[in-house]
Amino acid sequence: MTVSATNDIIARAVEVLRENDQGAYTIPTKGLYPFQWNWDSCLTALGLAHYDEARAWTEMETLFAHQWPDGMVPHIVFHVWNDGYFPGPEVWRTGRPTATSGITQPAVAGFAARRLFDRANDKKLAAERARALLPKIDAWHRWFYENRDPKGEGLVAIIHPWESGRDNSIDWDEAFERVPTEGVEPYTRRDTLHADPAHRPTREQYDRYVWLVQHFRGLGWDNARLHDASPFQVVDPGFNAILIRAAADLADLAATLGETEIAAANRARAKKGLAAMERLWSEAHGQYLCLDRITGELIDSASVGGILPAFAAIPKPRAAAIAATVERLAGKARYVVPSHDPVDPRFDAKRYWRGPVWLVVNYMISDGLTAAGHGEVAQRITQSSLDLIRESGFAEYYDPLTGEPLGGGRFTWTAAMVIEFLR
Ligand code: 2M8
Repeated sequence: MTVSATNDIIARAVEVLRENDQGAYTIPTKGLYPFQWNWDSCLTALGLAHYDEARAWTEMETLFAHQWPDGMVPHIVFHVWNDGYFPGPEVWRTGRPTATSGITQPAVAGFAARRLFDRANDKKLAAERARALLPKIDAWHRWFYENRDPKGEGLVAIIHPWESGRDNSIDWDEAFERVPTEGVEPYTRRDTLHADPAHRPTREQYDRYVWLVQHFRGLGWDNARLHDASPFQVVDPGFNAILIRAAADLADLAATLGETEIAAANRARAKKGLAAMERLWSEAHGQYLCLDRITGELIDSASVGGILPAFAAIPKPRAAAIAATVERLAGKARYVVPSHDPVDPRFDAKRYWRGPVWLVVNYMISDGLTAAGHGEVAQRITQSSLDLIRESGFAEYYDPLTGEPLGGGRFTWTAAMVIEFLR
């Protein structure tokens, strides 16, 4: 790509970020998602840093200002009233001073903070802001292992598909059958007003999403009880790998800033988590799989959640096998990395997390594969991502077979990732 073409794409990406900037936080996209989302914000901070380092730190600080007393960082902060999204604060009823949801999302903050710090031009500002965030991110990591790994196995479970960030992945189908739909209060979806219903989760899935919210609400959002009381407890390899990478990165950042206790605690979490990940490896699939904690069995579903662990310092043979799996997928889909293996009859090229390509996931996989010495495969992922942007704009997700833009448009984290890919 010529320098002027690169600069042009970056300028267009910055425009998307500015459009969605609310001052102290950024919304994922207008209409569909009018609040602050947890992992969107942390990844968006990387894009913001490109033109305003102070603003990038503010993005994460705003999120952590709404951390719960027990350490959890909620997946949505409802800063302002807006009836364009369901389920809103009146459904969650978490009783927080500023309304938030009651579940969490992938813990990318530790990774993002370290990357912001490492790249900072203004090291004094970065040290000051990172130092203030460190104990908060550390408390969140502690919260995960205390509340979502009650037996101390080294792996945390999600108790709602929304926590994974991959809402309607095929990974959850079987375990989700266990979630009833009786007693779900009547509701009206809003997402289908903004995006094509054929590209979104089904009505039945929404009923189950809402049932779980009502169930947890009935337990007073007491995190000490929710894990064991949830009929849905899944150990997602991608989710765990992100937490492991974040713990390792937070440990490095803490060590640099002289916070030795935080460094040691996070180093230990990452080490234990990495060892435990072996339980999720499937030689037959050439990737990791989810584990249903209720049945104790691995879930036969080749999703991108099992490729994402390349983002953590997994053993070299595992990273090599994942690189080979991505190459195999590139033979089946024009654009990588599809969120599900196209050979699986359950694959759906346009339906949200059941097939489409997502640039945030591409970014993390390619970052990990580069670090593991698989630069060529990583480059292929970057190339697919940039081709999609050139051909289809800053969409929420893309059809891996045709490149068609899907879901919401002018999407913040997609724009932030493009800036990252072009750095
Ligand atoms: C999607 O999830 C939200 C629920 O959190 C939704 O569909 O209503 C997911 O893609 C999630 O990963 C993302 O953080 C969120 C905002 O972009 O949208």
